[in-house]
Amino acid sequence: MSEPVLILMGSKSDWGVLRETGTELDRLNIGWRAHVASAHRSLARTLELVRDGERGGVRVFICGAGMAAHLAGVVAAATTRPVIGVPLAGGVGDGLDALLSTVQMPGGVPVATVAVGKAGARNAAVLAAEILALSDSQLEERLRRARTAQVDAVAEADATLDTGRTRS
Ligand code: RP5
Repeated sequence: MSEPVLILMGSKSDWGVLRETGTELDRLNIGWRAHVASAHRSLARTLELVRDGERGGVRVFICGAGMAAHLAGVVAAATTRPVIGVPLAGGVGDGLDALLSTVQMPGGVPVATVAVGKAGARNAAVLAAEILALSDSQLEERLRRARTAQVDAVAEADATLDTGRTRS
């Protein structure tokens, strides 16, 4: 079986943000591949990647695009496997345009849309991991550990916060 997560992006210029997705998937020890596949500039290639991905065992698609961001919706139209959309900044609405394009799918063809930009790119990886963890208890445990590490990091940040005042 190939990697369970396929990351698609509308342009090579999106990789600076989508790299966060790959980094988070690596942290969680989940296999992934990434390709540039524009819904507008290379529709046939996009559909081919979805079809080949399904055949190869991709279980979750993560699609990042900016401006008139149709990539996630087009991929969702071509598969019944979960599609996560990452809206990217850069258009006239600085991400709000891509957010609306990605999230406003008609009933029956869902795209699980995460936040605009890097936080969304990271959360797309975590959400994909949560989906995969439904049938992988070891991954579920890794996710639990990652959450605990966040709790510890907040406590550590609080403990080392220097406000210039004495704290009780
Ligand atoms: C979208 O248009 C891409 O996802 C990218 O965010 C934006 C600009 O693309 P380039 O003109 O930089 O290739 O389709």
